[in-house]
Amino acid sequence: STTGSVAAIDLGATSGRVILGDVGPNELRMQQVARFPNVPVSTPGGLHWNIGELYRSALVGLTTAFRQEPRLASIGVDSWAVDYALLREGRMLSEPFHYRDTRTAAGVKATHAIVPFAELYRRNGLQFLPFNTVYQLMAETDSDHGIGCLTRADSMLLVPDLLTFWLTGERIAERTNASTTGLLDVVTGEWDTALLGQLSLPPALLPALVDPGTRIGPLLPEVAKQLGGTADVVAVGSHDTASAVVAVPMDAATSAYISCGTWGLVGVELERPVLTDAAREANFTNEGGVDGRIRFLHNVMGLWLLSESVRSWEAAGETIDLPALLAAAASVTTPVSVFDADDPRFLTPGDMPERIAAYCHERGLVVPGSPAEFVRSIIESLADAFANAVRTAAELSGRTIETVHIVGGGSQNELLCQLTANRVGLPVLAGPVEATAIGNILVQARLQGFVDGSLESLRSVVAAAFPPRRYDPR
Ligand code: ADP
Ligand code: LRH
Repeated sequence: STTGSVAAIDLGATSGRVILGDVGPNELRMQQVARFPNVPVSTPGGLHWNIGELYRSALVGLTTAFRQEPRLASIGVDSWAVDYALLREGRMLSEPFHYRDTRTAAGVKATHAIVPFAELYRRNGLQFLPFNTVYQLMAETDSDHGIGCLTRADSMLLVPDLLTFWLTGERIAERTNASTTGLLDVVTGEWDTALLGQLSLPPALLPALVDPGTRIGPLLPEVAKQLGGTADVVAVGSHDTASAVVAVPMDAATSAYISCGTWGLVGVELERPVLTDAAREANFTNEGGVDGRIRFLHNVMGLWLLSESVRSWEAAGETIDLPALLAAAASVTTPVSVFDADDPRFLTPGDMPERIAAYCHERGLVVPGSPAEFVRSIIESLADAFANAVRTAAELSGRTIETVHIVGGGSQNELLCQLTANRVGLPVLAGPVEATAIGNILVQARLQGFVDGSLESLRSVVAAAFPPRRYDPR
């Protein structure tokens, strides 16, 4: 193998980044060339992603990447799951809806009226989240909530596949992210055309499936000209969580992972799905991983609880410095309430401290007073939810867990890492922060021949380049 460079476009729900990776057999260096906030837009028509702005920012990042590394070998795109654009003859019909838009309730009802949830779970293996793509599409068919695009569309592209289409002109559906739609058969890994038929969703909408590590094609000439260089676009684990799990420096047989950013994705990596009644009742999901692995995990509400609280305080005129606020939360000595972080009332945008206070008040729990107390209560509640999900993942999969890895932006939160170690009673290994971009980069680098081997050897490259920080339970 030789050393070479690739670029990752990684769009999180909180921020997007473009990261350049130099990879060789025993080498992994990362350099952030762009970082931009991801701010959704609320209109009377609903809550949408500002996809044009995200694409523009990604292109600015790629321009910088080409300036620094004219011999860039390839580019890979990942983003949050489930959301999509509908297109007709290559033109986007409307801005992609944000998964926190509330129109999906009608889609859930319509779907379960035709295919009860237990049957859906047997077929797609997904935990119930009201925004799974299948429910969003069914909401688009509802006469009160639909916007009529579905009947006019000739294709649907998930967000990373949309960017790949804009970069290359190729229409594909990358498999790890397709596994979050609810329309993929969890056993065969193919589109469930029978399910589409039952739901009267047109199968022609869905592009051909592609595995991570597949070359898609070169940049369109006009895009290459704009960026000042050309490269291939490669399918990576385009679901950000799939890429993150690639870069967890773990021994998968004895570890649980928490991919902790906007969401906290807590689970284990398996060879085969777990589709038992117990897994369904615990609301555990079986998402598709890189190299055919299964990501058996539960969505915990995550640092959204914190970021949305900060947004409320800032809107009220306070100036918030996150490290200082976290330090103040760590110093709180009075007991704080632990609430159910997964309560559905916390899903939508809005005043988060008010909703947390209402939850505590309803149950006769102590209502936090200051921002520091709110934050302490949030972090304790997240740690509690993480510990419960780790225990449930172990029980349902029959694994004995010895170590818990935390990756993503939340791995920088020392209080969260320590409280998680305390509540789960196992060592927590924190980092890398940019696991998703690293996983994206390594899957490209493997295709290019800059690094070789299994996920296990990719993970040892990560462990060497980014030694995790250890928190022992106290
Ligand atoms: P996403 O990929 O979903 O956009 P990230 O993985 O980037 O999210 O994580 C974002 C979160 O990381 C923020 O909401 C914040 O809580 C946390 N975070 C970012 N920087 C720091 C820091 N310096 N210390 C502690 N937490 C941090
Ligand atoms: C994390 C994530 C998660 C999904 C959610 C919609 O960014 O991709 O895995 O459940 O966003």
